[in-house]
Amino acid sequence: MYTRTPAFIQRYEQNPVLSCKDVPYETGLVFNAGVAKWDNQYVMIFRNDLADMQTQTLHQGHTNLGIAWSPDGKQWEVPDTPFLSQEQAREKCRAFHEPRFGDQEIKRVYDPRITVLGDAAYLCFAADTPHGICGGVADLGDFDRFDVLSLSAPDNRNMVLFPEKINGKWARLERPFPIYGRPGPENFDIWYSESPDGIHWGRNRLVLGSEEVPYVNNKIGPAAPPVKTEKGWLTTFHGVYKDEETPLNAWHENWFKTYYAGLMLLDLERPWKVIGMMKEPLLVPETEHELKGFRGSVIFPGGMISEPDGTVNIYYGAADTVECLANAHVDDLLSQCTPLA
Ligand code: BMA
Repeated sequence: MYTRTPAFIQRYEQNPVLSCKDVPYETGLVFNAGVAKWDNQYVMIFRNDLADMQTQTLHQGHTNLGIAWSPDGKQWEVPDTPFLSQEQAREKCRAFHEPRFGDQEIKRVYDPRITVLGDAAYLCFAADTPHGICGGVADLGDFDRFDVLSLSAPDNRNMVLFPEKINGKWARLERPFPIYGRPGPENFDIWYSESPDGIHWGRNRLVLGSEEVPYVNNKIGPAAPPVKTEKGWLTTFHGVYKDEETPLNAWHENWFKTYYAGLMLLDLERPWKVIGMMKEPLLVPETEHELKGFRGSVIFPGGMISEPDGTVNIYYGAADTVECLANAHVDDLLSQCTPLA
């Protein structure tokens, strides 16, 4: 178990960067946001859940996606209404999917990740259904629509789009959840897939197995969309360590999982090849915001922005309760990524 975040990464001193205090409509848990630069501003789309602290459960009918805008990536303003209400998200998915069980099928849309590709913005998201969890991609236009382009078969989620086409194809990282053939019930891995049009996805390749990450004994999954550097695609992922002996500080009584942020470097032309990986966690839950909340000891990155001065800002959900920010220099991040054994 790791207890220390390395010294080359600094947390924003005013964390959390966004919490329910900043949201002018019904809100509770504000976390797992996607972040991008758009039109000389920063834009964030975040998950907004309501939770019942007495029964330690989420209100099932209240997951919406909020939007926030910022001039500097630190001070955020949240408009008066959500970007996408739960009902709008369900309708948009239904319109695309024509699900067999109609309006009962899509339950909610969550964990948004923004990628700007060409001159449009896209959102990857997870959608819960009674027949499994699907991963989706939607066209956001100029942040004025949510047009679903694809919804996977279950179970898949944690999708992120690359910000450029790779060899002429759309590219994404994703995390299917295989229940057969892996050592444990939750040993999930990171995969790559490609598409000619953003609609039809295939040619899947395994990128990283959870057993290749030394601090993980459970699952891994893509986190923020990759950032291009001269050396390769730099990308975060989440990695989970499960200690069934030690309940962690959450509203749930039986919460045993620690979520770390991990870091890896993928080949520029063949991004399904891992060039290097940091062998220790990039971010370890340490602060009050990260250790205590709806699910304590959780760091779940969803946004990574590379600035012209070499600073890389990493946005992450903390304890499934608030949104936090940390930064490091791109050279320090790159030097941590050493070849897999
Ligand atoms: C994952 C997802 C995320 C969540 C994380 C930690 O399985 O449900 O939305 O942040 O667990 O609870």
